[in-house]
Amino acid sequence: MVEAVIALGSNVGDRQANLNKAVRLLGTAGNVTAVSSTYETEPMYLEDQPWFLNAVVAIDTRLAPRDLLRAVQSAEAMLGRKRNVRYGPRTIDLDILFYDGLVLSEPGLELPHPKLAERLFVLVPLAEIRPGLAHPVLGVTISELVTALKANEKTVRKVGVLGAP
Ligand code: PH2
Ligand code: MG
Ligand code: MG
Repeated sequence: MVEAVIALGSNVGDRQANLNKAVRLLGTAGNVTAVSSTYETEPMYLEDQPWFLNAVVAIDTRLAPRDLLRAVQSAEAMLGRKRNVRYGPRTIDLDILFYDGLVLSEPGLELPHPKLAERLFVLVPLAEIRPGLAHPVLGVTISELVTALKANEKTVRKVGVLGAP
């Protein structure tokens, strides 16, 4: 059994409902052990788009990394995700952040997620559920990464909890 950590994001349609459905679908890939609060976050990279709702979940899974990737991509497809504009609006985005301490760099699958350390919209919810998790490449904890990014001008605001649809 492996602990995988997955980031969720949505900025199209009923964002809260999209995140709730995604958590339910992730339950078919493993046992969901932790769910962060939801955060309303200012868009990064492509700034001219609606604000996101972001959250992070941990699951215990028996799926191999590629099989887990297939599972999250099929969950995205079921929630109407279209692959179009890079960094653009989406009903749901599910990114694998960690697969235990596995370090992997393959086409289409890099672990840990290569951009997590620059994304407050990932680090803040992640720090809520796994503050002491050590990044296997950077050698620092999630709490330390949050502290390092706090000067970032982007807004990340807690707005609620996932639960009833
Ligand atoms: N996802 C992106 C691009 N920018 N910004 C925020 N705040 N939250 C996201 O989930 C996000 C983003 C592409 O995956
Ligand atoms: Mg993605
Ligand atoms: Mg993403």
